[in-house]
Amino acid sequence: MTVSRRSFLSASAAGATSLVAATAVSGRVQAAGIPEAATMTEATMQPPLVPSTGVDYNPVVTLNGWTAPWRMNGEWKEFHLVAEPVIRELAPGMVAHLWGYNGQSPGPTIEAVEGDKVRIFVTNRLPEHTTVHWHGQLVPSGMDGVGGLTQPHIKPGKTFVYEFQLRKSGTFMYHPHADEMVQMAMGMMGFFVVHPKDPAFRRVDRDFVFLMSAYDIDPGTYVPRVAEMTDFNLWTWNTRVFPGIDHLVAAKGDKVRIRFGNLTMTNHPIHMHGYDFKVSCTDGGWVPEAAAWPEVTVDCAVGQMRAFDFVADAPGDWAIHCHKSHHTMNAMGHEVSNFIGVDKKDIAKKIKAVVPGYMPMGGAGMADMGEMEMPLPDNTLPMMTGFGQFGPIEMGGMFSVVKVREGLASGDYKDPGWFKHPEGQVAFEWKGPDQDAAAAPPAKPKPGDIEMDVVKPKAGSGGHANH
Ligand SMILES: [Cu+2]
Repeated sequence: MTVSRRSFLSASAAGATSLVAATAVSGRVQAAGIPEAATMTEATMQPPLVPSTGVDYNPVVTLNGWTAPWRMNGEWKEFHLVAEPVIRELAPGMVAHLWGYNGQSPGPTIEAVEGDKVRIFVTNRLPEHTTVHWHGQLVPSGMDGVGGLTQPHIKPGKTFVYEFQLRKSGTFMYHPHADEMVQMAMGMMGFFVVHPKDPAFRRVDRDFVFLMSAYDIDPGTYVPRVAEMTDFNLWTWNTRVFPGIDHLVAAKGDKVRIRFGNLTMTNHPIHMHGYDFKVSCTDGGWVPEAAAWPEVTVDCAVGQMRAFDFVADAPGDWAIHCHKSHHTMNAMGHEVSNFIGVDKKDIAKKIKAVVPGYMPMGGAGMADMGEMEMPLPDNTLPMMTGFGQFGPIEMGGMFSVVKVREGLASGDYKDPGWFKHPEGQVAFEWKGPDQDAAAAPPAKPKPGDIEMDVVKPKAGSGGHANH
């Protein structure tokens, strides 16, 4: 059942051009007919993988990610996942040394169609054993991927094969079911979308997917602390944090679906501005249209998946974020004391005597942090960051922007820039009954009062070994 490289590539359609050259596994396994495992070196959003054969569907767009290419082998749709150490950029300025699949964390999104027979090769290039569980899929028990329970573990260097038929369409994910705490804290996960057999069923024009994961990475280090239970400091969508998370771009009038799953250790109430929407799908299946109620925030518990749909009829730049405000902050926001209302003038004078350049902050809140360029340790991110057209956005972590514009071509996901607000539709400063008589310019904000110890860790500290 050997399939040539050429037929594999031709079956993998449009998106294949954006893939970095596929890396071959060893010659021996190739001769045995394993499809090549494509790999991705960048954390940029790749164009959706439009199906070239079979049932037509509108492919999903993986924020800061990509879709796994496949090949047809008889009636089987074949994929190849490689579990391996990866380096993932969380946002410009910070990378993490993680474990993932095919060069990235999360791994590539798997897309297929209800009724498809899928054969998924999983090669283990990790230093320890692993398995893959197909979360939400209805599979034979022995294909369920629970190490020790339903199969022997996949030892380092080995390749296992999973074969099952996709019995229903919907929103699923994959992740290890072996040394789970470590392997998921290291970033091993991926999205799995099964499109309906009927191309018209619940069809949308734009379909975005992301998985939520959390990491505990000390400033100046690269490897997450895997024994952490609750106290994570980086809250990510597809292992990216604001301002590194792709914007969700839609044309006015598009039917839009946003799907997400939660593999962190706590729930995330996902809130979108500008619209109300309906939950259309969970990892258990489609919500009948008559049973869906309107929301503007949908909570996603640990191990759950949710998809919501809306018609993008209101142009604008609309925030979408987790509503736990400490989940829209980055690592440096962790364990900062609250000094609101504290007058630190005297103590600041004393500290300045020993630490020249010491800057008391936080006495009037922490907004100053958003616009300040503080010196940071190596490899971390400011707690509040990112700039919009009106100033600092003061966010981090699980935050992005839904950008709805008129006249975008279908399939155009390029960042259209900031929204050009119609005349008279932006909140403005009240300057008295006579708007022309401008009030005195506002006093220049002075630094507030946050106590921030910015200390470069000594080389070798932190105790985490790099790969
Ligand atoms: Cu959250």
